[in-house]
Amino acid sequence: MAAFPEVNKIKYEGPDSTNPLAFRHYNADEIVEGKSMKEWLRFSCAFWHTMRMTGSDPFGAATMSRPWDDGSESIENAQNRVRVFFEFLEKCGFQYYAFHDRDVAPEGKTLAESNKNLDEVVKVFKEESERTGVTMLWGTANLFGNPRYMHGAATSSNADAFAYAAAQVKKALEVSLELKAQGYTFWGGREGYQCIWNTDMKREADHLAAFMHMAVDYAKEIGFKGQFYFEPKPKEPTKHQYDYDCAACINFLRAYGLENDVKMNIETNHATLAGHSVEHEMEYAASQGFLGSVDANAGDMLLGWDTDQFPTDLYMTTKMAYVLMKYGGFTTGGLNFDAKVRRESFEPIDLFYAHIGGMDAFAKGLKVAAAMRASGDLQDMLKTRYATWDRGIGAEIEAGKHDFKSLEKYMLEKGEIEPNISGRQELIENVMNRFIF
Ligand code: XUL
Ligand code: CO
Repeated sequence: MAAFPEVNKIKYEGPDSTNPLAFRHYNADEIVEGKSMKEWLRFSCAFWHTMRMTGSDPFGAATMSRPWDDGSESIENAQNRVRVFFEFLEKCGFQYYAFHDRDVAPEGKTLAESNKNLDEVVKVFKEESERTGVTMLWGTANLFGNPRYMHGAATSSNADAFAYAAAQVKKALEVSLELKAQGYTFWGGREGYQCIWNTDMKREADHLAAFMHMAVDYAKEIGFKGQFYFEPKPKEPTKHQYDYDCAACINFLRAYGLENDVKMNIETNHATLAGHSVEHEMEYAASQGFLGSVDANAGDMLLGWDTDQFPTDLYMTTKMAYVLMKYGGFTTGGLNFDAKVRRESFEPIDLFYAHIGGMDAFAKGLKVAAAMRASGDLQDMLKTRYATWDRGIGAEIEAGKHDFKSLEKYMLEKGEIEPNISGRQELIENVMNRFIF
């Protein structure tokens, strides 16, 4: 029986549509700069939020109405949730999904029982994926929920927690292979600290690196070819997380010889918690060759925590799409809505409004970014700003033809630098507005 009988497959109706259950901009097969929208955007839905988020918060109980869910920890209930999930994915037109091991199947009394439970549910994922063609963007393991991980997993002060986490990731990689996932994500969870004085930071970093190497080695051993991602987040739940931001993560990967195996999975609200914009994180990662995937959401300007709201801000999606297009788009990654409806939006239909809005915001952002790129205005301004590097002394420096002595000689002869030109920030902002409205 359908869980959402009142909703048909969401269709593209164009910008003038007022139908709240239609796309106004997301037209999956429409070509934008040589590729279809669905190839650019590669939308993915997060099981943990869409199927498991109850709406409880530190001040109040669950609010979500999910009539298909009997609230039990039975395998049947878990399997049924997967079928409902695929009905939702199909109706929204998702190509991908992502889950943590413990989102989809109940944790058993033993590791062996948990693995068995997971297998029972993965069977249904496999069936549904084959039926619908919707596949896994990336797999991951929940290494933060169970109290055994109170001190972290790979960075725990308790070596057994490391071993348990290794066993969990081993299984999660096998499941990711089985479900043909395009990637595997490490998110720190509790890989950080609350108190620096009870923490051996160097030892914890070494352990995290050893853990990631083991994962990479095991993936090779079983033939899992998906891309590994590291997802930055500066804090929450711990006061300081080692995967702070892209710069910290990329430094870690390079320091420990993981740079050829792991790329970034960048999340908007994590970027802002780190004091960055998401486009900063995307530009930084991409320019260093580490742009992998994106967890799309939005924070609240007035709140200091990870609110995981749906992204609807066209300026933000335009800037993200602009960076994405500049670097040629995703390969294995995609836009995974790591976002949840507010606890007051408790009806099932709100899940549709939320995802439709997010998808449309990115589709429109993609179109605006493509128009900006086609005009060439921003590229021209950038070229003009750096013009001194395209000729004369700048070109010679870039070609490696100079050192401090030759540059001193050059400047002694020349006496003063070329006059600076304006940065034109306000004009650039106006140009962006020209395309947005
Ligand atoms: C938590 C978060 C995670 C990761 C996967 O803030 O973003 O859901 O994306 O573990
Ligand atoms: Co995330």
